[in-house]
Amino acid sequence: MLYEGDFSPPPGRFALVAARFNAVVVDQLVAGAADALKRHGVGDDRIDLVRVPGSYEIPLVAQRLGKSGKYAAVICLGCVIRGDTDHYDYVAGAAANGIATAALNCGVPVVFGVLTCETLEQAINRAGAKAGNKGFEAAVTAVEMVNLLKQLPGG
Ligand code: INI
Repeated sequence: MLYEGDFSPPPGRFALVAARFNAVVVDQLVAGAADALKRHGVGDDRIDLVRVPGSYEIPLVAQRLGKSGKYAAVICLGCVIRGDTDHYDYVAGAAANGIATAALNCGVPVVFGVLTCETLEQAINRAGAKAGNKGFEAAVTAVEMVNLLKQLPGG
């Protein structure tokens, strides 16, 4: 027996948790995620957007939303760009680890759509310019995971 999520229209509501930091990039990730959801049959009426100050704040809010029982999936969107100090490592590491922890704690897909880049140019390229839109990809992953979890035992 093979279990694999498909890309058919998923049930339920979807939450986007988006950082305001580097908003010029994150706004494009939000647009990409909403576009992907719409293309998979999830209209605006089933999408809630929650804004947080920075990527460091995403996990707490993602976990709260994931545990609420209101959402089929939570899509985390942010952009961390390396500066002159090691601050980047702490923010990016906390966001990645915290989002993974939130997913395990709440039992619904909590998808990692946080860019971790060396430069603003790299980030822009991954937010709809030259290298796709990671927000779009995160939302497609959420759709696949919701459809996979529907099939798996223990759901
Ligand atoms: N937050 C980001 O989302 N991206 C960044 O690049 C960033 N940098 O570089 O500092 C950033 N910092 C803010 C951080 O997420 C928290 O909001 C802040 O530390 C307060 O907890």
